[in-house]
Amino acid sequence: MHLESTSSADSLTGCLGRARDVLAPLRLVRAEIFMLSLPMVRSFRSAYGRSASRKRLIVLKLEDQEGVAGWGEAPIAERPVYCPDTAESTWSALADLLVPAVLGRQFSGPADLASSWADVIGQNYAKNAVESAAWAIASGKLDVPLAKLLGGVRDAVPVGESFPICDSLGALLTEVDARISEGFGRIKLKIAPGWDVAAVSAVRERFPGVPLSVDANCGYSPGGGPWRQLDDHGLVMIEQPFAADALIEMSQLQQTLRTPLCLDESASSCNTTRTALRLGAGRIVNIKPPRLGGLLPSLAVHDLCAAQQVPAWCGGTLETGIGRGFNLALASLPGFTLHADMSPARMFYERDLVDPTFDVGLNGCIAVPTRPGNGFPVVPERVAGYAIRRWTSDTSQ
Ligand code: OSB
Ligand code: MG
Repeated sequence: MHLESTSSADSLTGCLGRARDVLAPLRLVRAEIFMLSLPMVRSFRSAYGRSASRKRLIVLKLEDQEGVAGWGEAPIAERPVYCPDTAESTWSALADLLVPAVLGRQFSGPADLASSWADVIGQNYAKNAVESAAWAIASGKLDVPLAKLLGGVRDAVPVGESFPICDSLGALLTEVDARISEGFGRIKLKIAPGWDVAAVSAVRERFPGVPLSVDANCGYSPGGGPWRQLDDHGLVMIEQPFAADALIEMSQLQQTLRTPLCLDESASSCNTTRTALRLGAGRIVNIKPPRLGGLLPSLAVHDLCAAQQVPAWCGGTLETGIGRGFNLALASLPGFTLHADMSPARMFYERDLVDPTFDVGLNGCIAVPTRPGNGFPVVPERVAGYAIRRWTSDTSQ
């Protein structure tokens, strides 16, 4: 069920090199960091547990000396379960480490800027926020949409929805039904012990033709699990059955299944992804800029997958329209051959931070933003309105 890709070998595997060469001289003169508390319209339940009714999230605004601004987002989770970063660790990495290291310096472009933290390990959500804000500035200054700068080849991205664990099968089916009528083209069910085979069977029975996958978020222990039954349902993939570092166990499981396993938490860097693929721990890769620490590392994984003909897709971490703008630009690249997790912010948040925001069309796609800079216009008053803490370079220097 791979989507058509019509690009040459070079445009498939040379995306990182081309993005590194993007010249957009920039000197950052001002930075603002906001810790937000966003009211959620529903809780999101996965193998990691249930999200709180408000979500903390960090957004960052960088300003170039010519007055061009770019926003970035760190869509951190309440607890360090999906990745090691937390709200406080990301705040500190931004305010104490990464932002002071780039302020006032002259860079030839986003890749040059990102090289200033080449020796820093971890802090991926913070790195992604700074790097993506720099890309928004570069795109704005060059007056070229980000998707184009990154080598995007499609103007719309086919999307699916990630369905949290529900209180009942009836509630799940009602929700799946609603999303399918809105146009979403792939169903991904969050699974955990106690919410797996029955949920998959129910959705399969009611919607037999819809591409269906599951995401276990590391929730099972090697040795048991519902894999054999799930393997009979023709799933597009089984995402991350075991812990991130259980590569040998995932490889052993993959050998017993026809369904491809997909690496999410395990694909924590380009090198680790290469190792996991070599071991046969998965046959599909979920690419997410916050998990990988930026758009450039995401392009590295994109190129790796393209070179090995491994299907890749753009995952999400409940971003607002700020982060989704970058994800959409990334997902327009030729190696992204499976539906993206890209539900509009209305699914989670009372109000998006961008206006106009985006939505899925009845063709099952979301249009790739064509506006240079941040793909969607950020509303500073909304950011300020949700802020519970604020840092600005004006007072820190
Ligand atoms: O595992 O894909 C995941 C959200 C937060 C952290 C991890 C994951 C998710 C999702 C949501 O599944 C997907 C989305 O943002 O639409
Ligand atoms: Mg996942």
